[in-house]
Amino acid sequence: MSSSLRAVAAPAATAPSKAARLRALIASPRLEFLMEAHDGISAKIAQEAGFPGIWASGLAISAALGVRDSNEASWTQVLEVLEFMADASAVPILVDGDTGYGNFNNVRRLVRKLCQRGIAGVCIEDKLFPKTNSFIGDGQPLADIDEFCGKIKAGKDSQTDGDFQLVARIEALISGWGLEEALRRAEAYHAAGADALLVHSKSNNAGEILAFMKEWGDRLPVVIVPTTYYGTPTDAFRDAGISVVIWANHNLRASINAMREACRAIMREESVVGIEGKIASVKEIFDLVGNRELTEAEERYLPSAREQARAIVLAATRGSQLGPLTEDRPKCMVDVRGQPLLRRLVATLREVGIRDVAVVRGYCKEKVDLATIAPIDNDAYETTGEAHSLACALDRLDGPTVIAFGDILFRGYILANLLEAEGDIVLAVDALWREREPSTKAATRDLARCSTPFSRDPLDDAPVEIAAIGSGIAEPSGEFIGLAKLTATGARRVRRMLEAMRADGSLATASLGDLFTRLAAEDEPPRALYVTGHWLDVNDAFDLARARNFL
Ligand code: SPV
Ligand code: MG
Repeated sequence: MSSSLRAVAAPAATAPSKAARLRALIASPRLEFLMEAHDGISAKIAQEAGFPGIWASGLAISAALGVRDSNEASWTQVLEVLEFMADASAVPILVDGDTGYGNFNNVRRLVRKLCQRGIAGVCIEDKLFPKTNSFIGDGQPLADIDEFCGKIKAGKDSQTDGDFQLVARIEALISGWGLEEALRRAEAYHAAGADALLVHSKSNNAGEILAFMKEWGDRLPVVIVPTTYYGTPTDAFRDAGISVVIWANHNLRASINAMREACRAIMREESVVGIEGKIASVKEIFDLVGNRELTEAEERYLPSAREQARAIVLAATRGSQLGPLTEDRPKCMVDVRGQPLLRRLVATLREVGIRDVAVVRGYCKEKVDLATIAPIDNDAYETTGEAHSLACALDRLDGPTVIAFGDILFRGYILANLLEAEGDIVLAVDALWREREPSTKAATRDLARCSTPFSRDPLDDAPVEIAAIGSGIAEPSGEFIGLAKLTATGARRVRRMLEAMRADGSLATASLGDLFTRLAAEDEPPRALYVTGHWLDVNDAFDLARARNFL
């Protein structure tokens, strides 16, 4: 085998597992810190603050679930919480396994399950099931030493990750048995195979812990929980050779105070104004739980999200052929069976998933006031045409876009097909234009001349290109219905063309047909998608009557 092939075949370096990192942390000669967390978000917050590991506290997990630290939450319920915590954070988790939820056999199963779910280690304590929190009462009964050693051995024999850590917790000081008993148990647990000892104390000073350390030395790493002797300077723990300090419940306690304060203020003031600036914003929540990653993933995996189009509706004109109906409103706001025409158009856009709809308004613009649209003003509507209106929305020509006249209605499938159609700029062209309306209307119609006529063969999907669009063009192949789709590239081309037309002075009076005709002269002409009826535009009272029937 050549040396280059050997290099390819070599196993890739992998990051150390969480268990390996917890093991290194416990073995480290430096004093390390674990921070309490009790759910996914507190785990994230602990990690964000820089803690190299997390203490999944039994007290805090129970309390967050609203129950007592007396094994009221079952071990599988705790496991469920742990799974969320492990998924939510990249740092290792040492879980408070209480007394192991039963005898040696329960510990075996617990350790196997913890390994499966990516938990780095477990701490089990030498008391009896159901456990009682160490700060409640005095003289809590201790487990038989040999029985507890059996649990330690069973746990170590069951781990499926070689680096998984089993910490044996000594409650002799808590129960009032004193230093001798604590040391006796430390020896036994060490011999049984524990990876570290947690020596717990409820004294308000570190005296008994420091005395233990003096006798114990560094035979096995020692973990402490200075909840009651928090006043001891941290350097005293460092100097005593302690391996890990656990801040065991401080996330939970901090959140209880914060929630109380917020609830009381909101209750009292019947308003959130007073506390809004003091609490995390919704955006912070999104950031913490990683919404940005989801957006990126949607772009990778979700075609509809990737192609989500916006719409620009051109609705600046009055529509004077509608006479008194448009005296106080533009024609897009004329009533069609109880709803403005524009509302019906927007509903069709929404039907195919287009929610971002901008409407360029001009005549009686204050009447174009639907809540579901973003209005854009063309205040020069009296002297300008459709291309100028579109240019008013230039900023929105960014990404996939649908352009629609504001006076049309069409069946949703036409737009759905248009969005699916190949091509960066595609216009819906009605092949049955001759049958549609009285010929007297020819002057107002945007006729289209295309590269090939409409084929009745349903299997014929050869691309059809637009050659020209306008009211008086020769040899039309169909009628542009006032609906076009642009891909991101198409939108860029249209933007560029609008800018060129502005520069050469042709923008102000140009129609949308003029714009597309100019684009048709470029290398890749816009394409036509032939449709056969199922749409209409509203120019006069006759059209309005048809619109009512269309619905
Ligand atoms: C926990 O955090 O649940 C502990 C530590 O076990 S203590 O509450 O101090 O017992
Ligand atoms: Mg506990």
